[in-house]
Amino acid sequence: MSNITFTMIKPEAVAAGNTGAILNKIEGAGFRIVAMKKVHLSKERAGEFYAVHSERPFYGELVDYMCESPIIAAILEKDNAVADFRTLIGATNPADAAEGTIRAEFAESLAKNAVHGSDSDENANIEADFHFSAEERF
Ligand code: 3AN
Repeated sequence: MSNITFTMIKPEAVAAGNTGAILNKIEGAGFRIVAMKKVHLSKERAGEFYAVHSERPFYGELVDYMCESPIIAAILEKDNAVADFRTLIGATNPADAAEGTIRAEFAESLAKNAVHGSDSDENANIEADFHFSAEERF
């Protein structure tokens, strides 16, 4: 059981004014916000964050998209946080996302899929450390 995960509300969802509605679903599902900020990623920072995907054909598109406008980054706490958050957000492709999930409701497309959620405890900690210092967590 993990107790933290890392999320980003992605540029198109922030720009569309869906931040509040998405945070409402996250808190409604029992996640506690440990840290949160709005940030406009540079190309360099977005590239570093998604370095694990650097060999994939969509890497350039993904990096450009993630720095086109601000995102919300947050650390979330709950028992079994990583798995429960992946369930809450739904499948990567919103066409496959279960009804009621955040991606089913708010994602525009496979590339612009509204939210990020860590895929393992190890990556949750790496991603949380990438965006937040110890002093920014409460
Ligand atoms: P998830 O975000 O569900 O963990 P990953 O890690 O496979 O999915 O992909 C990371 C991000 O890359 C996705 N959230 C999405 O924005 C983008 N992405 C994934 N697959 C594609 C694809 N085939 N074409 C364009 N963008 C993609």
